[in-house]
Amino acid sequence: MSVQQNIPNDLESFWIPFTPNRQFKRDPRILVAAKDMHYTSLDGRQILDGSAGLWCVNAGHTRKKIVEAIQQNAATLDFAPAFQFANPMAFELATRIAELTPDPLNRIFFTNSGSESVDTALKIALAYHRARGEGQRTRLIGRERGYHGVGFGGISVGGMVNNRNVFGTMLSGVDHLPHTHNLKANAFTNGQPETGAELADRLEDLCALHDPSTIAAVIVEPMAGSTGVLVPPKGYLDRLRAICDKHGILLIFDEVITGFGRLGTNFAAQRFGVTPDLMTMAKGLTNAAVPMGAVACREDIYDAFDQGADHAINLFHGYTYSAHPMACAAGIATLDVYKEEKLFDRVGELESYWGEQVHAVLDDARHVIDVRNIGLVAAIELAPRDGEPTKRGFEAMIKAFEKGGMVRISGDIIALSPPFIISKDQIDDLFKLVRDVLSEID
Ligand code: PXG
Repeated sequence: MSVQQNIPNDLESFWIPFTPNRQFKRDPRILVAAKDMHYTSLDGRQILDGSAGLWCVNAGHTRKKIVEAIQQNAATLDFAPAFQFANPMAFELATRIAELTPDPLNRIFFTNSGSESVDTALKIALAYHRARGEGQRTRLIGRERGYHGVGFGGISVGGMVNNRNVFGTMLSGVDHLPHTHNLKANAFTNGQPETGAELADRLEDLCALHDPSTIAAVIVEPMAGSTGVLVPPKGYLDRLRAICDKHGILLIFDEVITGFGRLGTNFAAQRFGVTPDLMTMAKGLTNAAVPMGAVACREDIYDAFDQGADHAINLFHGYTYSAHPMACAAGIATLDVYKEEKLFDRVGELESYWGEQVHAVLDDARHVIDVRNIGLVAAIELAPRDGEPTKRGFEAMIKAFEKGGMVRISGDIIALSPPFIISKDQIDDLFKLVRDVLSEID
């Protein structure tokens, strides 16, 4: 299909998510094709993908093996119910995921997105306590500057102010830990900050405040992505784990971004050596070729739901498209590509170059007040423009696109998280592009 045939004739009907629609429709940024490290824009330019789409195309775009798996499956089994029936690929994919998750998180529940995974994990946590006679555990603890998708559960435990305050009502019985971002102590850190583990102790304060026996679960991103790459201070996650254990609280890691190799290990849990009780995932699970998410649960959590009569349903939860055949096919092929090309190891190998170069090229760039990084992720935090917070970041994103690069922004923070197949030359190009952008915007 030629680029020409893809030109839309009407931009009005599509209400674009998380986007200033008026501005976009005046000056649209439309992508018509993608291959490996690049998008093709409507005007035929090659755009270097500095964000793996939305942190999800970990193996690079339109990978042959994944495309063929989807094509073949589309003609074989378009849909099979996952309630009371199943397709064989669902079992295969679940087994393959369980090989990657830390033990004992070997029971896999399928969803269609990160948001659904989060709400599923929160519901499993609540139902698990009830199943064990601890139904008083109804409180959920999130963290400031956490992003857990856009379902009511996810925004309730989430800590992104704009995602919450325009809606008013959300779940009650939710509280938040403080975030761990500390520019004063930790600016320009390569890897995990030394300072801040003690912030985990604020969970003890929340336990004291609410009575720990009322708390069902704590949910955190091991590395917060969307709010601008907040790398966990050394020892922080271990302390959260210890406090949760002490009080019988389930610990949920939201690994929607960090899962599938982004930090050089299967999951961030392995990178940081801390095993949660439940883990959410999505994005890289299918290389984003078909929407899919999942929740990995401890085996004994699953067992707690498997106590009824033979005909009794374990969990009253699921989606029409849970374990959709197309997504399962894409997921299996994706995990094959990761394995065959050792792409998670590749992240580990690239990490030191990535980390050194991002600081070498951008620490002293214009407007920059912090550069931080871990795995194949970096954030460049800009000083907000006086009286116009977020505008400088927005202009940086637009300018980067004009110059042939895709970057993500969170307010005045530029986030970089390319596909794992990026070359060192392309890393150089990406950082230089950002430096040039910053020299050109006010
Ligand atoms: N949890 C985490 C940690 C996420 O990062 C979700 C849940 C929700 O996933 P879905 O599939 O429902 O969108 C996410 C999503 C960005 C950006 O640029 C990040 C996400 C989505 C869109 C943009 O930072 N993360």
